[in-house]
Amino acid sequence: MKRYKLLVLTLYKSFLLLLIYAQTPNIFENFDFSFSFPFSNTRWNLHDAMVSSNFIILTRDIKSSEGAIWCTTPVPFRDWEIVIQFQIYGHGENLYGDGMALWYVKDKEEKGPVFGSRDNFTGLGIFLDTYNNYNDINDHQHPYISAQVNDGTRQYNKDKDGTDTQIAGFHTNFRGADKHPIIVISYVRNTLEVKMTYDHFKTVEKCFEVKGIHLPTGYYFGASAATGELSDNHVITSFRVFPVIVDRTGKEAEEDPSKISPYAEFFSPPRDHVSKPKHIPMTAKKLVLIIILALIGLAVLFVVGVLVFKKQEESRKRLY
Ligand SMILES: [Ca+2]
Repeated sequence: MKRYKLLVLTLYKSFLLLLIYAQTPNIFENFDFSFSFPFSNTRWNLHDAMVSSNFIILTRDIKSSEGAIWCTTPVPFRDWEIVIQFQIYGHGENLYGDGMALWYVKDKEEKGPVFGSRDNFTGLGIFLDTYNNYNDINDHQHPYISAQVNDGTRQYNKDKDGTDTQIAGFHTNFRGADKHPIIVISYVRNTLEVKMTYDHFKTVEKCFEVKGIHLPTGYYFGASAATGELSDNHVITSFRVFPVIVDRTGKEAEEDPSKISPYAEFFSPPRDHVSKPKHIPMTAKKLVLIIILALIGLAVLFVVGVLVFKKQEESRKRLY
């Protein structure tokens, strides 16, 4: 009996180990898509950005500045994890901006109003927003990380910090001269997960996880930043890319990943900001009802008026 119990226990432990192993994705760095010091990867193009001794400078701490860095090779793998070390800092104590964006998009190397890159983008944008454009209306604090999945039809609303199109958002204080945050963005089995560490992975802060995200292969990794009336230094120390090997079977395996149109099954519900009180226009039905009631009221007044007038006339006649 004792032997039997031991056998069952051993089999159970083996099964658990097998289960854990099966769920652990195989992950390794692909240096063709990564860059770090001494920045010798020629697959990445700089646009108004500069190479410093230790990092890529997207913008300096000066007004109306922008810069970007784009990988020129499309990503052939379906599941991936990217690990980016960056720094955002400047002279401003209370006022600074605007922030940085990390991209996995179809249209690379195009300038625009979304942290220095084009609006109506196609793919995924992760925004590291340092300036609260929505002022007191936002129900979250800044700095703020948010994500948007776009098929090219949606605009990023800068005045609302993108909260009306975000799939998720999270406040964490990644700005500061003494901070060297590392952001980990993983896209595995249609799930997007964003994490942040400030101490080289001794502790990891989970920002958000969103399931039901559909992104194709063949898009480009990139990063951009912009300053406006307010400014900051936006720099990237390293951008490391890890393809993730995932076993797929059946319909999932037969699907052509390059043909997927980017979309998110769920958007951030409900928006994590308090909307301004809306002026609700009167419906046509309500308006007709009010007019009918007003006419009835006038008719009643008219009838009462006529009756009173007649009574007064009769009492006058009796007097004569
Ligand atoms: Ca903003």
